[in-house]
Amino acid sequence: MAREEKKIVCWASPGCKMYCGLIAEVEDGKLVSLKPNRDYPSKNKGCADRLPHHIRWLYSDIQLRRPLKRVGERGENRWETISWDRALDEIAEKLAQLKEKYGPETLAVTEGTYRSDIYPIRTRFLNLFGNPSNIGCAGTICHCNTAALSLALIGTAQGGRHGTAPACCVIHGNDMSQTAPLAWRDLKNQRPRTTKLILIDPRRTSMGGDVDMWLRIRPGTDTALLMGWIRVIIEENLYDKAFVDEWTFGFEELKARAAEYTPERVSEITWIPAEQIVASARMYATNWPAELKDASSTDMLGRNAIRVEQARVCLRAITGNLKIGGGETAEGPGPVAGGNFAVRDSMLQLADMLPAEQRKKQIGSDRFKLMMWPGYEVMAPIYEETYGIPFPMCAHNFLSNQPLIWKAILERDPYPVTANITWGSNPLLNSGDTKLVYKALKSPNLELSVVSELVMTPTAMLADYVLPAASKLEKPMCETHEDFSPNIKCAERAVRPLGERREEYLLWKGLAERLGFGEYFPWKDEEDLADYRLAPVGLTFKEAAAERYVVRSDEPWTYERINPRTGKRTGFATPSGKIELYSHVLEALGYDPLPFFEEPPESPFSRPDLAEQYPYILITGGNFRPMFHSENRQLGVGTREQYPYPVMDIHPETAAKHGIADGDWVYVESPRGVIRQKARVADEIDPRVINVQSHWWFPEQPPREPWLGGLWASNANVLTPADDPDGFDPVTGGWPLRALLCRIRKAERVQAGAKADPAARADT
Ligand SMILES: Nc1nc2c(c(=O)[nH]1)N[C@H]1C(S)=C(S)[C@@H](COP(=O)(O)OP(=O)(O)OC[C@H]3O[C@@H](n4cnc5c(=O)[nH]c(N)nc54)[C@H](O)[C@@H]3O)O[C@H]1N2
Ligand SMILES: Nc1nc2c(c(=O)[nH]1)N[C@H]1C(S)=C(S)[C@@H](COP(=O)(O)OP(=O)(O)OC[C@H]3O[C@@H](n4cnc5c(=O)[nH]c(N)nc54)[C@H](O)[C@@H]3O)O[C@H]1N2
Ligand code: SF4
Ligand SMILES: [Mo]
Repeated sequence: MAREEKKIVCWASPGCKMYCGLIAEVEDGKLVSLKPNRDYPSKNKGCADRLPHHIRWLYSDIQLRRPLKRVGERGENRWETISWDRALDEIAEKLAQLKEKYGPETLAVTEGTYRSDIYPIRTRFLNLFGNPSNIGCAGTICHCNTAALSLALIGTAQGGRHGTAPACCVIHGNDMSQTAPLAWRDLKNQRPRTTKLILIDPRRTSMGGDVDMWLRIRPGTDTALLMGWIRVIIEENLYDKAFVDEWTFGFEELKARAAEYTPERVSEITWIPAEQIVASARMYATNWPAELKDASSTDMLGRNAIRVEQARVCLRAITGNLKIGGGETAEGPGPVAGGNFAVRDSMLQLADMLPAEQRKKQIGSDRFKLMMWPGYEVMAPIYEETYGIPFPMCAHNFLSNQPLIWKAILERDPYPVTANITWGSNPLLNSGDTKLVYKALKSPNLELSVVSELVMTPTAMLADYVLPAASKLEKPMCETHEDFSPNIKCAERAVRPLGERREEYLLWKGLAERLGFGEYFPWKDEEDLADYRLAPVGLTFKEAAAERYVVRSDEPWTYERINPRTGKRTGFATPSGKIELYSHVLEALGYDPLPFFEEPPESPFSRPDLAEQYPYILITGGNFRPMFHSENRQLGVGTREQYPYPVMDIHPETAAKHGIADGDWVYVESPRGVIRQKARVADEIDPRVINVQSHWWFPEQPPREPWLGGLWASNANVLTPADDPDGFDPVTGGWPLRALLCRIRKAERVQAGAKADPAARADT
């Protein structure tokens, strides 16, 4: 019997992005066990609630093994199995025809956040195809918008903390106990060195008992709170004057803007008592170093979303937490070894291959400028001048606008989008406004719809071709985290791809070869590509994956460091060379250069008329273990068995008003539609707020219309709006998934999937 041990990393499917180092025991090519790799540099060494299910998941019959081509209508679930060659031939031929007829901009790509380590390869493909990066991705509403803003304000998206634990940590709209449990464990273990913990969340969450202060904020008002903090900190002289003077730009302007946010006004807006606002500001500013974590919840606020992060950057800067030794020191993309860079993502992207006139066609770039070509054109020259490497446009900091792509398919405006490749994403569950996505994916205007997936999902059910991808257990990893980190992480694959599954590099390479630009994809497979990337630092993929694991920068590249290219201090890669409290980049793009609060467009204050019918504030998300977004919902793998139903959070007073008891099914309705989830009645949530879990579908229901795997019944995005760009964040185009309005009622006699159930169809 041939027995091997592979050094792997658990990340993304079937894992959860904690990057746990594991040893995979393989017998005769079959994965038989997974155990912690004690040598792995991160402290993350596996979990109890998901890891035990990985092997069952891998070998279960939910996995796709061969390419499928639709033979019936979209959604009929009639498929033929075809070879990869035939699939690639047909897809490439159709792409070539559509390109000829409508131009290369007719293609769109749909993605989830960080499900792959080869995003630069997708961008290389798009630039060579002539496509302006019409990429629709959750990154716009999850962390990548804040990364784009960091690039504008600090000139890097990297933060580092070396050695000591922060004295204070602000957990801002982030349920770490569920979504980053190992980081939460570390944070708790750091106490008492981390003397202060502050939680800003409309829900207390399970962490509430461990924090020093819980600020029960009204959803969507975070910028007001943070502007209030800035005012207190400046007024009370709690800021780092030396750092502000030397390394920031626009302090006086920020001070004047923040003066508008008195504790009393902020209290009215946020529903947090004024004394708590002042006390928490003092706690953050006087316990140095402090970490003010960013959070995807505020990224999902739509209008005003990016202003939350802008206020956070300003706070980190004025409190000296972005300086060396601070809670979140800003680092540049430093070289790895002996002054050499490995081949970074941005060096693979080939931005210059895209003809200049194509840039202007990127969907949404006329109004949402920061994460698209207009932002690139302002920021890239400064970045490249500072660091001597290309500005990343292959990462999720650079995206088109997902809802506008769905609209472009349906309305042929600004031009026809007729082809879509979805890889590593399930937009019928994760994208805002499920009905909009559904209409687009069913539209005859969409002449080619390809989905690369591990399993059959509602999105794949509507595709023309479904291509089976290799999961993270079946492919190697070489990840630079898309140029947001100075490190390169490498890991072996546990096993060869099952059936005919393929690593995704081969999808892009296969299409490029057939479309006439295969010479730009000379690498045989992902390991070969990784060898090429590591060669400048004198490593092979095998060495990096099995010995080094994480290839680090020699020393963190900070603003103080003498840049060998210029002989001067590097500074920050911004127009002023400093951290920009007043942003020249935002100004150049036509936006207010300073942070400010704007009332959410769908709130009891902005829409009192609507609030009469929909009196509660709706938040969606509530990610929880062992689920990871829309994954792991299948029965028989072990994860769904732990949590069979979707759960919504409701305060006991509110529940009583509606005759709802713990465990009852409840209809939650917004102006867009209605879903149902089971009530969890607890006083950990504000009585005026309802929280529903996102990404719920029921794979046990039939994989065809009208069920589409139970797509409609409990899916939070049936409730969210994405068809009106006026409600999006004007800077990044982020659509609103939180701080909306809803109403509730108890659901009587619900039978899952029944036609009479109002929450089970596309037309309700
Ligand atoms: N209402 C609401 N909507 C939300 C959110 C919310 O809080 N509320 N959260 C948002 C956030 S933060 C995010 S990040 C997104 C998540 O959105 P996504 O990241 O798109 O997550 P999923 O919807 O689970 O889709 C991922 C799919 O990729 C497949 N997959 C996994 N690994 C691979 C792979 O290696 N190759 C291929 N080809 N496929 C793979 C999985 O099987 C799964 O079907 O959702 C967003 N949507
Ligand atoms: N188990 C598991 N872990 C995950 C994921 C997963 O799907 N499952 N997804 C990963 C990904 S891609 C992401 S982005 C992260 C998401 O991780 P989190 O950010 O922790 O995600 P959520 O649980 O959706 O939201 C966190 C908190 O935000 C609060 N909140 C809602 N609206 C507001 C608001 O307006 N202001 C404030 N201050 N708080 C608000 C909610 O009450 C909730 O407690 O988790 C990652 N880790
Ligand atoms: S699923 Fe478990 S083992 Fe895998 S990355 Fe997440 S915490 Fe680590
Ligand atoms: Mo996310």
